[in-house]
Amino acid sequence: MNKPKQLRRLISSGQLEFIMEAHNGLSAKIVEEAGFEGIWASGLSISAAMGVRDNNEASWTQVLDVLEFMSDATSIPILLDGDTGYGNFNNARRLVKKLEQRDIAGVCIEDKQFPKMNSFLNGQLQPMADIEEFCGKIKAMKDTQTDDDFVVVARVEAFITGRGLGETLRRAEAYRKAGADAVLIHSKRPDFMEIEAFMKEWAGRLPVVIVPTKYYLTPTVKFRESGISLVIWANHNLRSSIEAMKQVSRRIYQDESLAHIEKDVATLEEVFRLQGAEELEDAEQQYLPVSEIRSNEGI
Ligand code: SPV
Ligand code: MG
Repeated sequence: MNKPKQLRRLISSGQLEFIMEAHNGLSAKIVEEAGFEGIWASGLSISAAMGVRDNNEASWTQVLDVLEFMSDATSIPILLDGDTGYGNFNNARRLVKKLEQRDIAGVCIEDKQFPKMNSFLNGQLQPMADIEEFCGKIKAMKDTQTDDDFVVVARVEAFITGRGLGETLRRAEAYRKAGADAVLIHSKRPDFMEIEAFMKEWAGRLPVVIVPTKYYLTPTVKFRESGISLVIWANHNLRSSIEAMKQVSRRIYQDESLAHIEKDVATLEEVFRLQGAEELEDAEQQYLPVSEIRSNEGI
């Protein structure tokens, strides 16, 4: 099954499914090995890993380069957090073309304006996209994809910007009519109330995707009961690595020694395994002349 088909199956399985954030080839591989069936290529995490803000400071082609490594390193589908599509309908449809060339399974775009700002920063003040303009963008993206299974998720930021249930429903319905394959309803509340209210009114018109970063205490069973299709664990590989790197750097700086740290870090063998060193050794046996293999091994 190709990657777009795998992602389509995930969003329309009729069950609650989960995808996990990654921000480079290594973290993508770790997500796959953990057992996840899909990857969220998070804009927040990719930008943070590059050392820049989640305000479209990284160019879209720089994001594409990261995605290419993520896609090459894994066999599960990637859903890109495509921000606002990096411009108008024309930029967004070119994005789809380039994503398909890199075997990215789908993209989520949000109804804000370029350059975007992360939803958890001054959400109330963020200008939203005009509904008609955003619908045109969705249509252009759907018309551009060559694989019918490529997924376009329309993300509604009306709750984030304080506009309430009526506007959230109005926008979600417009995006459904424009051809979106799923809607992502975002909320920054510490509870599930807004999304739960939306789910009652929405009544399964299209699959619904959520990002429970702020309502992390909500039991997963509630998501299942209310009919959510896909949960995105959006930034936890980035955040765990920040914590781990801070601790290790601090400790080595203070100790001026590695003696106390070795047991807390991945072994070099694990790094080589994740990089696929073994495959190269096998390939060398197959493709290199014997004399070169012997000299590589120092014989
Ligand atoms: C991301 O992971 O970049 C997202 C989700 O867009 S959020 O940070 O919650 O906006
Ligand atoms: Mg984002």
